[in-house]
Amino acid sequence: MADVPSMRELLGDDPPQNWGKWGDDDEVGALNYLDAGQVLRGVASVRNGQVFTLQCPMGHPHGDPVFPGREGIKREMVWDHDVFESGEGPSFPGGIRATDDKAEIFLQGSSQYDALGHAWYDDTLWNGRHADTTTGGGMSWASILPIAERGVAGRGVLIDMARHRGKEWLDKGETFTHRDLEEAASAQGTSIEDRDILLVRTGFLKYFYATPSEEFYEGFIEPGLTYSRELVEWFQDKEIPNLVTDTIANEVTADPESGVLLPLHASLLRNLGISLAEIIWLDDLADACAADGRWDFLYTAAPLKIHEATGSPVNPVVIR
Ligand code: UVW
Repeated sequence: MADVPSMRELLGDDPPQNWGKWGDDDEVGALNYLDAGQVLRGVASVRNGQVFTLQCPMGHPHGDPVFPGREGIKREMVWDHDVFESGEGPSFPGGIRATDDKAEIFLQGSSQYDALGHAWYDDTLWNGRHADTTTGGGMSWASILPIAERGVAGRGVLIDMARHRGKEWLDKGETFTHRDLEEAASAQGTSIEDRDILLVRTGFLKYFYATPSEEFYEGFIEPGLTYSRELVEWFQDKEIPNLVTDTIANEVTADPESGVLLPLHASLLRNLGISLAEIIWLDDLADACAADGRWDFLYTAAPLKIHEATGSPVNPVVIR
């Protein structure tokens, strides 16, 4: 740890930044790129009406894929047949009965969107607000609510890095860059256009469900995009509004050269205002895209409207 530089040392004093670009009060960042024209561009990529829902099930018998320290959903029944039979349930006029249940969840413990204020360094988060806006029981700045109220819709493009590298899933800690994404896109016969919602498949969620938990979490390090200033500038220049991946944290967990944890959360989310969608199931969509060689589609998503929350479960819908 002693040799690991600070985030500021890694990213520099003058990193690419979009603060103020959409006004000082903006809490949705690069989603502002998704204007009506971009939504129509997404609609124009719909061809055969196939629909895909991209959420991983919550409460899967195998366990839920979560960042170490979090837990999957804990759900319990409140009303069931036995509750009524034992006389403990309510008695409704006419005799109707119903099930009811409740859950304890990490809001980032399943397929989810991060709030723009979710990750920061140097006591400052998205758009230059102080990190003390996260204290006092909730996020008074850049919570998930503004993103939930706005919604996400536009042209999505899927880059299947695992398929491109001829693997079922990428290895732990395997990295790739924006140049690799472009190369894979061109091998797929598609291109990553300005303002595309960028979906990247590593196969790592497939690995999660195929592997005992102890093995998956041993030496926890996910595959993913790896930090460079050039990569961050590429995201900024292409005006990418949203990065969507089938990994728990959207990037290789630790920068392989410096050891810094999650530098793209700092660079893309905090500095550029790019929305991050994580733990998103891309395998069925990828199979359909590979079958007809068409990798673009209409992507839509809306996290839940949870007041002052740091993130929210989501079930994105793709129509292609
Ligand atoms: C952390 O906050 C550690 O990760 P994520 O953004 O994946 O929720």
